[in-house]
Amino acid sequence: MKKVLFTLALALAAAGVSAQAPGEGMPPRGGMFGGPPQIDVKFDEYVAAPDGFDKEREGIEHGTVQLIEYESKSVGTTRKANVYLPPKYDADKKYSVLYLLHGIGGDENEWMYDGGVPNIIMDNLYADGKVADMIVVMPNGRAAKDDSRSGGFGSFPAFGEFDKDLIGSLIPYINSHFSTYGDRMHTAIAGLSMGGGQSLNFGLGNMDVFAYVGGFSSAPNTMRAPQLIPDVEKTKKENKLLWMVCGSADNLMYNSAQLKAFCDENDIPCTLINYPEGKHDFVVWKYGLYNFAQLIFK
Ligand code: FER
Repeated sequence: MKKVLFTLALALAAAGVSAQAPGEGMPPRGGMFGGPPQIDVKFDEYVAAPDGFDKEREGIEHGTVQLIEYESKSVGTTRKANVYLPPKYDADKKYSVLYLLHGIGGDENEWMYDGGVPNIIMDNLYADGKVADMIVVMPNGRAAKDDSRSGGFGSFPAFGEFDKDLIGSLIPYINSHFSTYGDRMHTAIAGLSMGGGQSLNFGLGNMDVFAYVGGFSSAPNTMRAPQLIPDVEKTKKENKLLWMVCGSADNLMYNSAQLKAFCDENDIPCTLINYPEGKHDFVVWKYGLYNFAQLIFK
């Protein structure tokens, strides 16, 4: 399916057709898929993840993954999300929550079942004492009655509508069905590609909800920096982490680079790692989760 969508994307890009309505929110494109970075940007140091970070390890405790269903007020349907509970989840304790979003060809199952192994990455991090206690929620980021993968680029607007469902329905559901802190300092958002753009847009746009924001190979739905950060001082004060990664061989780099350049100009702490030879795939996204998870809620 991903291949089909990318072929479609390539065709659209080659034809100069934008899947996003042109306007202020859209970064200028170079070539295909947004083109290579057209601005000088200082990348942060790439440190490889240790061998085996994404491989199931024996002799450690494992978390559990369950598919939940919630009523979405904004969409008017019952929607699904996968929820990872860490090893020894204990309803008498309180947990932080990471909302982890998928790409244009995915849904609530993409991270778990298409190569992201977030449960394995998190189990290993827990075993090594490298992460705070957290639940990971993997929703369907296509806020539409038909939220199936077949929507392709036609579902672009539905990705933009997801903040209403996320903040208005899913987060309250998670906070009332699991033992969470629920406040912004214990809530993070990150995602891959379209989900990376959503995370930057919704995360920086709702700092009262999310203090930690991550974008992995963020797509052209990422708003331009002056819109993402209309108030530099407020963002400096309220955002606790703005962390991005993109592959050096991924033509979507510009979406991350334009934000990194703005942050550097305005002294806003921001990380952008240029994953060596990284493409638009789970090699980069797993690396993103591995690193981002260690930095949040601390
Ligand atoms: C685009 C290229 C890629 C685009 C979106 C994507 C519509 C998203 C890719 C993904 O989520 O994997 O030009 O703009």
